[in-house]
Amino acid sequence: MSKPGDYAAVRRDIAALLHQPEYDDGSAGPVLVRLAWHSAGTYDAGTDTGGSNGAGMRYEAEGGDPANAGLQHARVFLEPVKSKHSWITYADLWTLAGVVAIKEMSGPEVQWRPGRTDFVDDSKLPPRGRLPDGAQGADHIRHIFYRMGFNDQEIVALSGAHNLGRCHSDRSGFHGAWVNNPTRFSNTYFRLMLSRTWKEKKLENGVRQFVHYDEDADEELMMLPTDLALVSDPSFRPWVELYAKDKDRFFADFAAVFAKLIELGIKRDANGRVINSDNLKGGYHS
Ligand code: ZEM
Repeated sequence: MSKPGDYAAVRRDIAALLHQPEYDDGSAGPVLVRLAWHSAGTYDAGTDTGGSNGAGMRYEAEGGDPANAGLQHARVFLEPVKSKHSWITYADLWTLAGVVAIKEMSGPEVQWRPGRTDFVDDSKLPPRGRLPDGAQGADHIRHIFYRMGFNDQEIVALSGAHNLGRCHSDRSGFHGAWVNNPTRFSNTYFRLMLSRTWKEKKLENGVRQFVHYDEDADEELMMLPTDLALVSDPSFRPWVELYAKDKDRFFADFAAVFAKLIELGIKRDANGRVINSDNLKGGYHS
């Protein structure tokens, strides 16, 4: 047990658990980044519902959404950290874990602020179907991310997270990694997207993805239909080209947009202190 509010201690313990020799590519990092993203990515700006507050993936309604298949691994990795620092909320822990994982995998420092609540506000519960479907195209991506309040540049920057980790046949049905060093954050995803010839492949389970055999890695790398939509769409493409040639710009833009993602639905006062929904119900705004 650490002193309540000692986030530096929590960060150290998250960093220490990333090395997982028996798991995937040897790191818990990518799946922790995905946990942070899916915890926040249910947000709907129009109705101010969803988002990381409430840590809804602890419960079947959200945790059992097929879109969240596999994320129990991320939650299990974090359980010892939660036990040791029981004062931290799950909603803060999951978002902080994504931020620490990005940094530890040589990515940028993303601004993170505490204050998320685990209080489940029934009026804010997101329905299923708010997370993106990799089998679709540019219209679908815009529909999903505009709903959260992101623009085309931010969508492309966020998608650069696919430098990390892999697809698992038993989770999403897609298979393989985007880059050959999937535990090191970089702009390789954008460079490969533009420079390789991606061939459509139908997997045994009927799922359609794009592949390229990488000779250096002696491995087949992959792209989702949604990934390649970023190249074919005239408004997304210039950002792909920029991020492929300017790694520093990608890192800066990614850090800004990931920080925005994990703040969706979190209300703060002028001092950055959270105004939680209990206060709102108490008439703070009404
Ligand atoms: Zn992902 N993502 N994602 N993503 N994602 C997967 C894996 C990972 C989409 C998607 O369908 C998939 C963002 C956006 C989008 C990560 C981070 C972020 C997988 C594979 C799929 C199918 C899941 C599996 O089988 O385990 C789609 C359609 C997206 C938008 C168009 C954004 C935004 C992300 C963070 C900022 C990460 C890190 C992974 C790797 C997870 C792992 O376990 O290795």
